[in-house]
Amino acid sequence: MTERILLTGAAGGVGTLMRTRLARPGRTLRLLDIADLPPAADGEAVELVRASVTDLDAMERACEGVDAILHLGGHSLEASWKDILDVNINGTYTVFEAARRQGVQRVIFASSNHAVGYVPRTVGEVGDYAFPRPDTNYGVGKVAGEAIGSHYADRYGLDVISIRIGSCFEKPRDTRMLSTWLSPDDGARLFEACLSTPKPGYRVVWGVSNNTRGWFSLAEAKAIGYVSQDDSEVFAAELIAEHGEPQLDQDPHRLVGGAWCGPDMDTARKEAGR
Ligand code: 15L
Repeated sequence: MTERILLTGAAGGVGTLMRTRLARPGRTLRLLDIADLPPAADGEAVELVRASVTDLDAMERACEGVDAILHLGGHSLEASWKDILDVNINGTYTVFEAARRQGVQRVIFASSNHAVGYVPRTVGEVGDYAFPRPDTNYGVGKVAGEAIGSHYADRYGLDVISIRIGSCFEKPRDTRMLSTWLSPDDGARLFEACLSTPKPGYRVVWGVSNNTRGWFSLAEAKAIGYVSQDDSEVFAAELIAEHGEPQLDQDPHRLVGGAWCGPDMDTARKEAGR
């Protein structure tokens, strides 16, 4: 039987990195986005859907015949409160509600390190279930998404895993990412673990590689079968030569969210002008 997985936000950064990496014999990826998606390559088992995660009817149709959802959709950077509320919070509610109505048993939610951005680095390793301390509207949206997932797991019995993703890019882009990097290949390994672990209930896991300079617990990710094979340390010399050695007791390295905790990300003051 064909396994069908719905990827929301499939045209975005992480969605694009996962499209080829999550392809498997006997699996169809249903790729959903409001933006253009590259057409199917020869022999690629994908279905393309143009829809918004905020449209419940469209999401219900997109969930038909689906075994699991990887919910990556929404704004991937800081945005106005209105946009976060509409797309990231209401959109995530809509994805879960469509899943419930269509009997999709498993939803993997792409949360973020910015759900706990104000956690100080000086406390040592950041635990899997570190209490929410969001650093932005975007971070608040991720906390809300985790709460919606927890609610749907407890009340409706869905299997839900929230992944607090660090920085998922081909390569770490600065010295902070030496700690927060999730290599795309490890990202795919983690998503596979989330898809295949039996009956997880509700879990929160860190989405990072096994970085030498890592800050985050990998206990819960390992418990569901994730085995990281990558380490950002191979990029350390090059990045430190360019940016200097990171000082962990100083901004922007002092807090998990890095520069997202700084004044440039103060959206409320920017919008109000005071
Ligand atoms: C995120 O959640 C963002 O989506 C991504 O663009 C990066 O900025 C990442 O966090 C990060 O903290 O590096």
